[in-house]
Amino acid sequence: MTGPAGGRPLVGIVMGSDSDLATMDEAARVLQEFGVAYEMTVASAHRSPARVEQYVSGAEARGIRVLIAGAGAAAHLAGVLAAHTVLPVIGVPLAGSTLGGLDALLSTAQMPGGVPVATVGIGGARNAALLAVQVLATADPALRERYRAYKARLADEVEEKASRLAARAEPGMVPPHQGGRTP
Ligand code: RP5
Repeated sequence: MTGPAGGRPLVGIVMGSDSDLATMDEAARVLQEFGVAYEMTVASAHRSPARVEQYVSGAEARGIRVLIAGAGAAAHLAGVLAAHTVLPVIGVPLAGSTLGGLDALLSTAQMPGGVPVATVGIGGARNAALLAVQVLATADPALRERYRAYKARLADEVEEKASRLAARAEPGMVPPHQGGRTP
């Protein structure tokens, strides 16, 4: 695990409701893959503002370095966390409302000047965790190398997909040039 001895969490994942868990679990899985210790809880900016404040006020002292906040509808969780802490906050707008997450995207991303929330795409819990890993990796060379290896695997997967497609040999299909560029 990356982090101080005893596996103290470095990332705090907060979500507005347990109905957000299926999506936010993707963030947890990424952190597990990278060996980053995390904690996870439910706290709602609207339904339990005192719990949000209590959670975030102790985060820094617990050793948390990055917060990930997932919420749907008129999502204010990430913004409220950011209002209460100097830790970086990554917001995950969640779908599920009648507006399919567009409401959450706008209310998470459109923060007033001075209080940033790094907002990923709708349902982007995986990217939120990857961004958290990148933030932590700025001060952790071993984690940075794991992230570099992950990027290399991504590129390898694209090469495999391109090779499989090239091997299809459909009538009229000309083999692609290296790098997919036209001459
Ligand atoms: C938001 O309202 C939550 O983050 C969730 O996405 C949405 C619906 O919550 P539940 O009614 O399912 O508890 O605050």
